Amino acid sequence: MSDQEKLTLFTINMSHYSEKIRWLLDYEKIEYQEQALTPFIHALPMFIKGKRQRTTVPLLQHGDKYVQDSPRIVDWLAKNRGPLKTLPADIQDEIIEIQKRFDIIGKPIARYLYFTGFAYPALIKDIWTQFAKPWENVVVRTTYPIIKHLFKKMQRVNEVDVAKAEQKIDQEIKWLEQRLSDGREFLVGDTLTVADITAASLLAPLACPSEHPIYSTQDFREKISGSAKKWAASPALEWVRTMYTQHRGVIWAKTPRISS
Ligand SMILES: N[C@@H](CCC(=O)N[C@@H](CS)C(=O)NCC(=O)O)C(=O)O
Repeated sequence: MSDQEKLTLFTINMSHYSEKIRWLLDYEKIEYQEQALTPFIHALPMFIKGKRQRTTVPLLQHGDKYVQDSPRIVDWLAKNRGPLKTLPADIQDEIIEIQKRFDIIGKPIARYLYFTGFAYPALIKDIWTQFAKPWENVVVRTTYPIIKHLFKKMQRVNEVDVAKAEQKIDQEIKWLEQRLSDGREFLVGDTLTVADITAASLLAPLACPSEHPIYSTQDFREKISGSAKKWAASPALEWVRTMYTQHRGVIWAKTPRISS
């Protein structure tokens, strides 16, 4: 494979938007190397590579080019590694509509979970530094109070915005339940599509599927996702867990690379 064809996916371990693209690549059997970044240390390289005034992951590298933002990555993969079985042309518009809907609740979900999660600094630090190089580990742990302060400001982790996030999440969980109420397995059509992958991956931190190496841990379930218990037994989150059991496969079959 030429360097131009090789794909690298830049991620953060806890990121559900990263998981969306990781799942898509795994399911489509598109070869890639994952590169795991440490939160906050990720910001500058993502800002420079993405060239979109944003610092977010996931970001996909092909050759010396970069695509940032998960829906843009889906578009790029469809055009350059397609046709994708998860994006059949005849139902594409509906799939993209549902992708948009669940992309929107990713941030409210992160806001909602960090609000309670920040009460457990040791756990957050351990998760954030899972793939850290020694110097990154020191930086994140020693500057944690500053990082947390900045993060809370930037991601609007405060009582008012978290209350709004809770309403928004509840609304989307109800929408999903309504959609599934006719007993359908998939959100659109008869096979797994980008709509299912987006909805399931973005709701995964609330559903805590056993297949996910971070969201399935007892600490994550109790301390970070604990505040989401009221939705835990909902048919929507049950559906997320079923999607993971039946269609996710092994996460991190190939260990992510660490160097930047
Ligand atoms: N619209 C973006 C959202 C991505 C996003 O918010 N990613 C989070 C991780 S889940 C992130 O990178 N946060 C750190 C930052 O904003 O610098 C996408 O779909 O890729």
